[in-house]
Amino acid sequence: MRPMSLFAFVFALLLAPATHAHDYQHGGLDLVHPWIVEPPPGALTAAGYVAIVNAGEQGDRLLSVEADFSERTEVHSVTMTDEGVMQMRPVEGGLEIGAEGELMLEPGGYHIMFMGLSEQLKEGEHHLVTLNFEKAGAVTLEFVVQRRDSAMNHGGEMEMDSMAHDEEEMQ
Ligand SMILES: [Cu+2]
Repeated sequence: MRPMSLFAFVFALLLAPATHAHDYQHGGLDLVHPWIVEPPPGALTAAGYVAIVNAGEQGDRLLSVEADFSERTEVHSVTMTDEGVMQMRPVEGGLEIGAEGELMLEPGGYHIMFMGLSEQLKEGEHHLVTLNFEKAGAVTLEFVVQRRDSAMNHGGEMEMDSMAHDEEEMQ
């Protein structure tokens, strides 16, 4: 192998993970790997996740989320009832991101809920989603659609895999 092609090969290897682990900087916030779980065909809802890291000395707050491929977009918390049933509900008043803190939206916890999907979201696609922060303002990110099992390779906790996001549970 000539030196040049070896370089190209190594470079390609270095680039490969970057297509999945994309991140953004905005207003002192680091927005790491925004992604949406590929919903089953015909599903009307989908869940999205992103890790928000605040390196600044001032706290911020995620107020709302917007997307043009869903009728309604909400930020949900997940709690366990006394009966051991997972319950999701919209977060009131936004989610705090402490100074030098982080806010993880990840499977089994806080998530973005896209409700009333106007199109089928498919693995590998990128979709624009706008996050509105109290101080940092609005930032539009590309969320990549991934299968849950492929996302497992990114170190997420997957024990809540069976958590349903279907319409019945939304009532
Ligand atoms: Cu939800």
